[in-house]
Amino acid sequence: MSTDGPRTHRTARAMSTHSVEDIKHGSGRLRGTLLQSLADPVTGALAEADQTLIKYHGSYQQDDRDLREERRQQKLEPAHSFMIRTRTPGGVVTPRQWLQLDAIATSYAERGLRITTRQAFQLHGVVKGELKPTMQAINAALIDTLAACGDVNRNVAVAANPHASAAHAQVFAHAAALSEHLLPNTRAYYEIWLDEEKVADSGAEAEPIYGAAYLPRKFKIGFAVPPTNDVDVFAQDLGYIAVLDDAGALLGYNVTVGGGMGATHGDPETYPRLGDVIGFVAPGDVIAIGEAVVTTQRDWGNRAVRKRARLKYTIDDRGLDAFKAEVERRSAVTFAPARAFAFAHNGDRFGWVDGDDGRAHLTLRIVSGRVWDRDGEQALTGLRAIAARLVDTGAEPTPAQFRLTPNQNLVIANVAAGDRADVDALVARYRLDEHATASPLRLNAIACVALPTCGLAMAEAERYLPDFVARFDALLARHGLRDAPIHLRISGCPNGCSRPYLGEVALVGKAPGRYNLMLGADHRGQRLNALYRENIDEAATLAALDPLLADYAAQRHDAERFGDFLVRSGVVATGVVAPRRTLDLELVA
Ligand code: SRM
Ligand code: SF4
Repeated sequence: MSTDGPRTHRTARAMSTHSVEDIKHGSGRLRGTLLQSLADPVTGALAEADQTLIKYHGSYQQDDRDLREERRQQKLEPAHSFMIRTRTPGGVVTPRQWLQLDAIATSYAERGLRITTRQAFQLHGVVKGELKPTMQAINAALIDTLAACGDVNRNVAVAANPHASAAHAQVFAHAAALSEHLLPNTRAYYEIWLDEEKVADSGAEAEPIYGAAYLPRKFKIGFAVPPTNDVDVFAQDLGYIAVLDDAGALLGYNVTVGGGMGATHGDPETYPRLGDVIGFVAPGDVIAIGEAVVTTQRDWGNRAVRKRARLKYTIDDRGLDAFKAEVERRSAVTFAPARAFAFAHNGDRFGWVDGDDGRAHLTLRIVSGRVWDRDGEQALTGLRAIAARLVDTGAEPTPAQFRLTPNQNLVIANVAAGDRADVDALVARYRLDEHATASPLRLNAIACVALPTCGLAMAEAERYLPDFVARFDALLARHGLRDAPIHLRISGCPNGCSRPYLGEVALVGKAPGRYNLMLGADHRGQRLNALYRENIDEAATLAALDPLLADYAAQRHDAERFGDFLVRSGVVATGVVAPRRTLDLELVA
């Protein structure tokens, strides 16, 4: 494996903050010289500024880091290719769309389909010459990639595994409408990828929400439906927590602002932060509030220091009360006191769950969200067979859906009673039934992509997860804890794409084979963990966990979770719990 430093080739990232702001400003509404870059046959890369701009179109230029050193020695340019990310609010696609994405991944990408922690699909390894046909094929499947990356609102995350189907459908509709509302207006995407004719004013479209320089930084929204906090709503810049009445009807939402995970090692100016609950709004106010939060961040966010540009820092710099007042002013909505809510967990519920509408949902475990046929696994083939079985066959559209979860798993949703047996048979045939056999640790573990595609990875994550889980599981078994449902999260660097600071146990990459061991978050996504050991290897990690597990086995209370035990017993002090503060609002029952 290459140990080449993570940032050496990332010229776009190395550019100053002003450069990124200048590039956005001067891009002609995200066009830049992308067309020329794509047409340049001399290199597999894009011009520097276009590497920034293509993100807003849902793609990143990357290179295979496993090959970087070898190619450098051969005096070849890095093995450039592109990652493409979809905009799929709530991660919902039809069986037909699943089949189309599968075909696209098989034709153009190298590493199957990758389910992300924000319910998108990623395709890795698309070469420059095939970017356009790949984009066209994705759009032909009625899926787009616009604003999946970049300093704009990203894919909106929505609770994937509903306990109340009717309310979930409403919540999903609000999330999809907000996603649509916050799309950039530029036609650049359609001109560059879909050959839309250039109109006379091309390059100066009105962007009433974003303006010419878009947002200071990426922006993320999540909708949670208690008791499940699978979206980790307190990690979102803007969160909506659905409030249901006793009959399961949607009353409105508690709104959270200022969550975020990203940090830089050794830089106290950057930190993970849980969102604050700022009040309750009616369903009809979702869009007005969303737009007001986004435009306030657009105008108040720090455009001078990019690493301090996320909403969480804006709120800490300007004050929560001032921020809330500005959102109320811009939206003309007054927040009501937040309503009581209770999250039970932030994981997925595996296996079949009956909806309240007579249909059933089957959650399958997809390790690190990677769907491919490899090393004897047939996940891609198996899910293709299930999609083919559930796809529309005639005049009646199928209600069946494939829903990606924010824990990188997959729900085969809305399955009619008559289809269940066939789905079960295919699950068994293609060994997609890991949820029935795997340990709770393995079922709940999340890892970000990291090497070899992520340009920022300092250590392995996705590729390391199976090995680390096996060793951690063996340790648990030695302490009689095989069934302990511990939430493990691994990230290859402190950016926190697997939301590691909300893991009961987390490894955050520092260098090849070395991680910070973080401990003590809860299993509801309401408490951040804390640094326990810095920059240690696997042996030291397991050695650090060993006595803690022994104590946990001997001293835990009934049903006490590992993260809670570590805090109660004083092993880690993690003061930060959500909702950390609700201004002066009372939570009303
Ligand atoms: Fe992320 C950057 C992958 C969710 C925080 N993230 C990246 C890049 C694009 C690396 C880069 O900039 O060159 C990674 C591409 C790797 C690859 O090869 O595919 C990457 N992030 C991912 C995904 C695929 C991880 C996964 O394993 O599923 C997730 C895609 C989500 C999506 O569909 O949109 C992903 N990233 C997250 C999350 C979790 C979330 O959003 O719920 C976070 C933490 C929450 C947050 O944003 O605060 C996250 N990613 C970051 C950051 C740090 C941002 C910050 O505030 O400092 C970066 C680096 C950056 O933006 O400069 C980053
Ligand atoms: Fe890459 Fe993982 Fe770091 Fe995200 S957390 S930037 S995917 S190594």
